Amino acid sequence: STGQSDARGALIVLEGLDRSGKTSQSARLLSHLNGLGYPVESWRFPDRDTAVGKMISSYLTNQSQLDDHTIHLLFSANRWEKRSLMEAKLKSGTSLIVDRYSYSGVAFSSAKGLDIEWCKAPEVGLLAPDLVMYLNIPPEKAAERGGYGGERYEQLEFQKSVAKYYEMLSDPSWKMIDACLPLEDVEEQMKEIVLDCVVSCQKGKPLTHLWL
Ligand code: FDM
Repeated sequence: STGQSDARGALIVLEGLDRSGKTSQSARLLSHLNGLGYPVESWRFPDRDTAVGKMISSYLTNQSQLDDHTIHLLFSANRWEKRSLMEAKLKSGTSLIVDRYSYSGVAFSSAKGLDIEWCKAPEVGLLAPDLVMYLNIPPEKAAERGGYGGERYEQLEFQKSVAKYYEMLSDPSWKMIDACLPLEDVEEQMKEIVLDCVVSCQKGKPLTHLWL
């Protein structure tokens, strides 16, 4: 194969605790890749614009109460409802920079006490990221960054527990980024890693599925 017909966009996921800098870095990576002429979109989960996303948003802002299993499945359903569009975008050559994905789903629900394998099950069959970048920051430091916004999970003790589950989920392919560094340094590191990934997907690296 020349590889040309298998060229596709890259599925790039940013993970990390609340206030680790994922959202600012997503924006910077988006404009970087755009500037280089690569088709790219920035996505995030939860996607609060869908019907399921509205239920999630109401839960996160404490306007509704849901059983832990129920909200877990809604977060997963929110990824499933975007799955076919995600695949179409990637196959058409558009790269996606995704702020949170299944790893947030499993880490946050496991931190509440749900069984980790039970949490992973509904994620099986979703597209596997080509790259996971973990913005690593001690929970105490993240909490100092201008404080939390007051959503349901933005509490230090809970974030500490989430960090432990992220560690359990991580594998050697994850790129660990020191999120305590200045924004610009973090950005430089991430740009290089992302570009490598975009290039390898352009060369036709096959798409795979969770759970890896
Ligand atoms: N969150 C996010 C989950 O608990 N499960 C999930 O599957 C996802 C994607 O939702 F506290 C949590 C993580 C965070 C909250 O995320 C909202 P943003 O990034 O602050 O919107």
